[in-house]
Amino acid sequence: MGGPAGKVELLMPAPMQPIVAEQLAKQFTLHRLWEAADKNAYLDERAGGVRGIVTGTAVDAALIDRLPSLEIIASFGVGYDKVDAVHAAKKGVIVTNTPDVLTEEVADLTLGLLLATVRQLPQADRYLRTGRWLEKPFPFSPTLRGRKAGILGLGRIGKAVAKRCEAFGLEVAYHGRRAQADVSYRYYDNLVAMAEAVDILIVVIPGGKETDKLVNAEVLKALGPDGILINVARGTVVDEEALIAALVNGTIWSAGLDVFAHEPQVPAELIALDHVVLLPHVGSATEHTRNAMGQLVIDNIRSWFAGKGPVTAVAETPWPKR
Ligand code: 8YV
Repeated sequence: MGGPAGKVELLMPAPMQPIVAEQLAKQFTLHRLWEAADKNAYLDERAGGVRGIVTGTAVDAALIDRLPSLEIIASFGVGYDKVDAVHAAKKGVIVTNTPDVLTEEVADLTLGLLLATVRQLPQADRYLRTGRWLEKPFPFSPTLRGRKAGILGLGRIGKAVAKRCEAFGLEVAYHGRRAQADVSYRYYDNLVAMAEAVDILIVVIPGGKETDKLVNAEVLKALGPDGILINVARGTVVDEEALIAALVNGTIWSAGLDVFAHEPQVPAELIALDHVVLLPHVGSATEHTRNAMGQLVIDNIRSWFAGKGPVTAVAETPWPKR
């Protein structure tokens, strides 16, 4: 069963922002999988006609294989670790993400989270609200003064974070796969060595197999007792158990986390630590930026089916094809 004759068919596995579905439904036949009572039967009926997936959730090899006419997967978010882009590439399916439009927003949030963690802003707010200021002043917090920040992953967001760190007077270093010619920050080819040299570690590297648990017990030990870990990338990049142990034992001082290994589940051990700052994955979550990301998903789909290629293809499925 397909859509009206001539209309390209798209599959949306789970709900996304209303504007994405509303805009796409004007031009395409949009199959809203989550609304189906029997998803398997629904997919079986439509599998042959689906030429595009529009998604903010996982797309695995099995789903790609199930759709023989699939041409493009337009993924919402700059990180696309939940989309099997390697398998898509093998099948000649293009994958797109939403880079650039969220860079400044996520970098703003990163610095906000860093400041909140160092200066204990949520704790100070809680202190006032619970009337404790009436008894005595809020205790002094640690400081950002004289600190060094190490950025794990100096990509687009990493660079925007580095620029803001500089503006706050922090010395900046970075670690990634290779040194970058166009930056003056000190490069470390070894993450443990960088963690030794800095006291703030900011994680902005993509998730996925290659970076799984990159920030482990050894890295946290190297960061040291004044150390602060900020993670706005993916929870998978940090060994969460090792982090909890490091926080409980004072191996590092604190952490500001916007992402977790099993979202939206957050370990009770982290929630129990009052000096740690925890956010519900809100890095890009403003109306302005989420709309821009949604628009880029739409633009990728429209451009592809207008025969103009994708706007922002990911590295695994380069465009123009190599
Ligand atoms: C996404 C994100 O909005 O862009 C990313 O990689 O983590 C967020 O900005 C999120 O994946 C949407 O659920």
